[in-house]
Amino acid sequence: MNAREVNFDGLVGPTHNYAGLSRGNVASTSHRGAVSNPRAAALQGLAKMKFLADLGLPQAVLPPHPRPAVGFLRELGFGGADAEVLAAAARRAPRLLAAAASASSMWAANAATVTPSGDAADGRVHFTPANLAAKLHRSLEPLQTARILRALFPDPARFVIHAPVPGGQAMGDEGAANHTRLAPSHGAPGVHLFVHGHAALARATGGPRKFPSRQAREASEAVARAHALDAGAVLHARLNPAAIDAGVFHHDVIAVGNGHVLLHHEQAYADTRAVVTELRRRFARRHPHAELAVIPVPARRVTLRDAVRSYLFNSQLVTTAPGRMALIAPADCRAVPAVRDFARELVESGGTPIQEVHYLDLRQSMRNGGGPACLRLRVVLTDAELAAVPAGVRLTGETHARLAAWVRRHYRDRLAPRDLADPQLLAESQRALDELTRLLGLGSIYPFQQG
Ligand code: SUG
Repeated sequence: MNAREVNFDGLVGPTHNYAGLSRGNVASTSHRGAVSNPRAAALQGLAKMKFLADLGLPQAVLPPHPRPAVGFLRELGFGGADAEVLAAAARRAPRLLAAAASASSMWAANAATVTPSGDAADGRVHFTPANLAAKLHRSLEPLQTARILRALFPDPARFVIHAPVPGGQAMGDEGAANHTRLAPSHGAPGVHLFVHGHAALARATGGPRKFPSRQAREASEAVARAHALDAGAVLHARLNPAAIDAGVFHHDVIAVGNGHVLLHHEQAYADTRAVVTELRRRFARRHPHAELAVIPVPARRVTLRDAVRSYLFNSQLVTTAPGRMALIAPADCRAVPAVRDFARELVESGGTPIQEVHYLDLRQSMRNGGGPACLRLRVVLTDAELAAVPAGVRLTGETHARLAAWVRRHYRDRLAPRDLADPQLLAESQRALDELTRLLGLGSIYPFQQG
């Protein structure tokens, strides 16, 4: 199959703020109450998209979700006009207002799990929106995510959008952040590594003590089944509970894979050696003539703590030419000497396909625990499938310029927690998103556009 990986990046929404909503995500809780800059956040995200597009990689955007989610607050008993709902929630339940206002849909790696048509028995591209049941503010995303996916991937002969995994928090599913596909090239049959933190139906033993696990093994299994993947090409691995306790709330905080390469921390999994052995076995069965390049990062070089504060493993690993890959890392990696040195040596050694490291400033998103890889959803598409996606969401030099101008026109450069109740913020956000759907050529994708 001739296919390419397209990165769909979540466009940062106008309410980007620091509410400390994600226990277990160290950056989120430690920046609670800080003043954010939504305009800078959105421009940093767009600059990353442009950087990847300039490397010659297909790049597209996912529009943000409408926030504050007034409908959610109404469901919780706040009534009256929108301004009254916001004011009452701010007074009586400010944490619910914060959850309703989060711009968390920007972290598109949590939007859905995606598998390419070449891997599915029915020859279609499969999407399962993540239920994100582990965090209240994120549990508001799946419905809107499904609406957006249906608008972007409309042809049912080519694309299937499944329902999110049911079952609530016990069956938590966080999407592509806990799924890594490995293959000799993007178009070749893949081996799928699904990573979970707990089992919904087993008695919890030896789990994390400090922080919650977000992904259930049974949820990953449900996604693999729904996507019609060959069971022999699927491996389920358990995240190391000690890593979760160190702030590794998703697999993509402690490992990154691309093509035939897996870069992982030595302490990523509950039993790292067994995971690597099994992965090699499944890969070799599928591709007897190709080699899986596993690059372990020893704890004596990079501690779990340094991995979490630098977000090294949340780099994007991209193929820039046959056999050549680049690591798109957060600039924060340069501030941690052990990580900076490791990345330099990795490239200089020449022993792996990773031949370049680029550091990008994503500070606004990083303060909420979102690095380069969190901000994008990878979708492997054939040329015909890509042609079925509305052209307006593709990032070109021209769309980048138009989107950057749109951000400058609509976004604030300062947002403090008390601003979330400002009815003007809601009005501004709706105006911005309404204009965005026209800019991207998408028609109505938001409930507020329906009435
Ligand atoms: O779910 N942060 C997100 C970060 C998601 C990162 N994604 C991946 N690793 N793929 C989360 O914890 C913080 C919002 C706040 O605190 O205001 C937040 O939701």
